[in-house]
Amino acid sequence: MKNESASVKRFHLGAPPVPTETVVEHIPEQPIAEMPLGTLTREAGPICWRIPLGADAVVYGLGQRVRGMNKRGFRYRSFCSDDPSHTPDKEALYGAHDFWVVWDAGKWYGAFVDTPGAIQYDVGFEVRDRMTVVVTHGCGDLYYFEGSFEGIVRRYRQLIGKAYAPPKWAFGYQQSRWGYVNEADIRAVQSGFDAHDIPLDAIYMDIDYMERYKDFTVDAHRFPDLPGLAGALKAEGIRLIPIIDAGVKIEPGYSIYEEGLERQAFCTDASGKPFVAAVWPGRVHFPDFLNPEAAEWFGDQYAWLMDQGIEGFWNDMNEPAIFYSESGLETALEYLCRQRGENLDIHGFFKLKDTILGLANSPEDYQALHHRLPNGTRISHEAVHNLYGYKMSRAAAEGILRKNPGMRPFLITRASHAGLAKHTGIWTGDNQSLWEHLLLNIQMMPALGMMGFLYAGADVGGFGGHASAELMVRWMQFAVFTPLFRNHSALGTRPQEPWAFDALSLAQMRSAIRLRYAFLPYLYSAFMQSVLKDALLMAPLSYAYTDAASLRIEDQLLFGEDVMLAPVYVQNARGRAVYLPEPMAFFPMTDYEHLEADFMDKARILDAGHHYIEVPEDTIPLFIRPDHIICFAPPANRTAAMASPEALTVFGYVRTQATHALYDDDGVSLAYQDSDSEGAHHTVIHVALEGEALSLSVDTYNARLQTVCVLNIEDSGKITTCIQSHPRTQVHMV
Ligand code: MIG
Repeated sequence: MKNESASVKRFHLGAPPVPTETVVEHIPEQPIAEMPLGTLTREAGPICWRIPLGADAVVYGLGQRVRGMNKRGFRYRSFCSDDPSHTPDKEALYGAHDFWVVWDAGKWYGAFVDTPGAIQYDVGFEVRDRMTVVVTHGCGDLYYFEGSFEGIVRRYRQLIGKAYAPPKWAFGYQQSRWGYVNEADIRAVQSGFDAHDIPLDAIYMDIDYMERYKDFTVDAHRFPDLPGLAGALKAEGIRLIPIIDAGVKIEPGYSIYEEGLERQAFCTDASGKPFVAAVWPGRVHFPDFLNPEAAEWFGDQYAWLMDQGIEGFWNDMNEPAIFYSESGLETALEYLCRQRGENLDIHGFFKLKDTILGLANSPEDYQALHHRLPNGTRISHEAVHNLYGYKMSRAAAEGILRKNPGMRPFLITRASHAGLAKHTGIWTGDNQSLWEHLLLNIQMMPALGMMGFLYAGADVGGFGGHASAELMVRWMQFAVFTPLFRNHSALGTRPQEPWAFDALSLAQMRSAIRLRYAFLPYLYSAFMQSVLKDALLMAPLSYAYTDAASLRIEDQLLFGEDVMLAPVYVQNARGRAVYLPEPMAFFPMTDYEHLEADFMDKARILDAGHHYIEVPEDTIPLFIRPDHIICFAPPANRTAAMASPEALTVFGYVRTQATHALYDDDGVSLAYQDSDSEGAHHTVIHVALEGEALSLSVDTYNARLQTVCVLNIEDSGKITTCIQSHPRTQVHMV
């Protein structure tokens, strides 16, 4: 893609109570009066930015949100929220994601608000032709960008630092369920994958592994020998990934609790006493992650599990989610008691109901919760709410790094803020087994990548609710392309392991997962290059095409530089409409073993414009852009078994020539971060078509090209060519 640059301007809104530590580059400040777009005004505390939206303006970004890729037509709130019901009326989910890019009147501009507190957005909802952004606490910085879509994203991402990259094994398939409660359950998952010959790289442990939900403890009855289990799985190439929750159980004698008290590492109430809230374990204190000493102390605790063979973690409930606070519960119970014997009319009854329902995540509790800054002053949590999950997960990532220097930590988190994107990945929280949430997953991925959360994914199959076999299959077919590919589901829902349905869907899910592994060399390369080039891995079509239709397409994505995706997300559909901004090769893939046959027999060139494509239930539709090539390797049941692909099969749509630089590295170290990274390699594949002659050259460090299939548009029919090739050879074909 083009390498256009973008301009950036910084407007300082006011000093935040604590630095967000989001931006890694100093941009000189401009006076607020010089904001080139809309009007920026301070209204008492909040800052309000009113931006005109042209009739055809399209607004992308804002990260983890409900609704479509174009955010126009609704309002949103940045206030990290534990909300397990991702219905379209929800203004806030778990992330505080405040970067967006707008196409208006033939130009792109972008904006990023770096602030620790809430932001309210109205994107043409009250008034169709206006966007308003209200920065509640009126502090932080506002950045304004101009340039191309790609250039603006790159500039923003440069500003916040290189996106997090996990170790390579994290691109394998991962199995999770809230309900694997003991060693036998974990072993059963492993043998299920073995028995059904399905690739797997990680199994998750949810809250039940802990002793009474206490962080950094292991229930000795359920997991009598965690090091033994972790070691046995590791020997098979499978990682165990335990959950860590934000709240620390109040339990005399529990070392984390005792130490936290002693170090004054917990958040307090206004008077300075440790704040008592309740989550899973009942009463807890919240570690004060905004205090660097407390953060470091908590981050160091991860080593205890790492010493037992654990290599990765997921941080949960770190918005922070509060079931109730001690004081909130007390007030509520008092009120409830006073209602005994009352004649409750509609108002009385609703108030009674809301008294209970309003206990969780209440504004009063967030107001009452306090942090202690290094200089000793105490500040209310409310004004810095959006930093909490971020600082928890950064503390964890740094702790893991201290324990394992130079190695990439594996960490995903639920709550997040732009500042976290350089430290960890995210999963998108408690979605449901709904077709609508498969579409939401598709539409959310580009917005997460824009924020810098490239390593991201949804609970495949849906967390809440019961998944059908067809939903599982279609969701997996999409998740083949999401960097985090994790099947996770909630306690009490229908099991979601690939074999939990029927023989046909099992075969289809196995094919999808095996295709994911076959695609790994390409996917890993595309992911790492997106990190290194501050680019998007998954993007709206308008990232590359700005024709009117591309700007409006809501259910197709560009993947890397070579591929377009058009997933099926409708129940019972066996095809779908697809829009092509330019001619592309339609490649209906079913299974790695049939890939060549699928390509030779079924792939075809589609002209630019609107089409209807058949997509049977066993098929993943993929589009190759003109003069681009992609490649696959024989899948293995672990990513580690694929570390140096012996053979690659290349598919392409080549009109004149195509060049692809396939990136690879050691997959575990941070060496990729050095610009001339020793550990990194490129395999450069070049295919050229002159008349009927196809030439291929490969500059490779360890891959052997096996087969090349090329589609040619000139004849509109197919020219399919197979080439056997060896390293550093050039082959001409007639
Ligand atoms: O309130 O640990 O998003 O993935 O399985 C539920 C139990 C708490 C929420 C997480 C989900 C996890 C669940 N947790």
